[in-house]
Amino acid sequence: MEKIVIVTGAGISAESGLGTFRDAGGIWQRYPLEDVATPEGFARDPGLVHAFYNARRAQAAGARPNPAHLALARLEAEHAGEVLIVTQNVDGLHEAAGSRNVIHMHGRLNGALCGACGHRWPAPPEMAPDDPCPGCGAPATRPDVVWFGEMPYELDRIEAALAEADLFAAIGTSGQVYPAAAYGEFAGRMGAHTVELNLEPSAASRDFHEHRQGPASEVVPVWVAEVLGK
Ligand code: BV8
Repeated sequence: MEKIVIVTGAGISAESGLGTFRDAGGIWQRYPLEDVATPEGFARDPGLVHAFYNARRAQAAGARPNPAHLALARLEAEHAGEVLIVTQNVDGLHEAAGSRNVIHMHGRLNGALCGACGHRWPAPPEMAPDDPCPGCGAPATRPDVVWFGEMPYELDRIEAALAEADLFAAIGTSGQVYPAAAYGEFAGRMGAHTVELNLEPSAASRDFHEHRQGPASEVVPVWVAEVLGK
């Protein structure tokens, strides 16, 4: 039965009120990426980085899944074959919509990590640089997110799924961050039919067989209904 792999980016959560990164007024225009999404930035000013993620954690806590997240959960529930969501997003909106087979390749706002011992635990609403790790007690806690220059999570599992995919979709991602930006080209080369669903063309558009242009809350439910043959 058809194996479906879907990569999602900030654009799928835009209509839930969560900011994107590179659109006009995006997050990286307000906070220099180097200061808040790199290990060097965290070492320089952990307080600033925790404040950045505390603000996004609070915003995400108030956000609700939109019809695009709900449509992907419907796809997983009703499609006979496997549906895997690989999200670059750190919000929990796919899970809130009911999706279960989700990989957070860039980590999660609701996860906390100890930089000293590697212990992981559910993040409290607010984190601070001198919070002691519940595991080893060191004041080395950080959000469990993947910064630039760090290794994204579960790459082997993702690449194995891409190699076997019959259908690959990229939803709401600008195709500028690697290795996720190369997944469309890779899946297509391995034989998948590839579809890009986005408000506008992305940096990776040329890698896709098919394009659906429009807001995710509109184009994703239509696409899911077609895939389900309904
Ligand atoms: C790594 C942290 C080594 C959590 C993030 C040159 C070549 C290859 C690689 C590199 C290179 N130079 C540097 C690198 C490495 C670097 C990289 O890719 N840099 C880029 C800038 C060039 N990558 C890394 O460092 C990664 N690690 O490479 O390790 C390695 C390499 C290969 C294999 C193994 C190991 C780690 C990257 C992770 C960084 N962490 N976030 C957080 O704070 O969120 S990345 C950050 O950008 C977010 O996580 C976000 O998910 C991600 C991607 O952005 P998008 O999701 O695409 O969002 P964006 O705003 O860009 O676009 C929004 C899109 O939505 C747009 O297209 C817009 O049109 C669309 N949209 C808007 N509204 C809607 C919509 N679509 C539909 N409906 C709407 N309503």
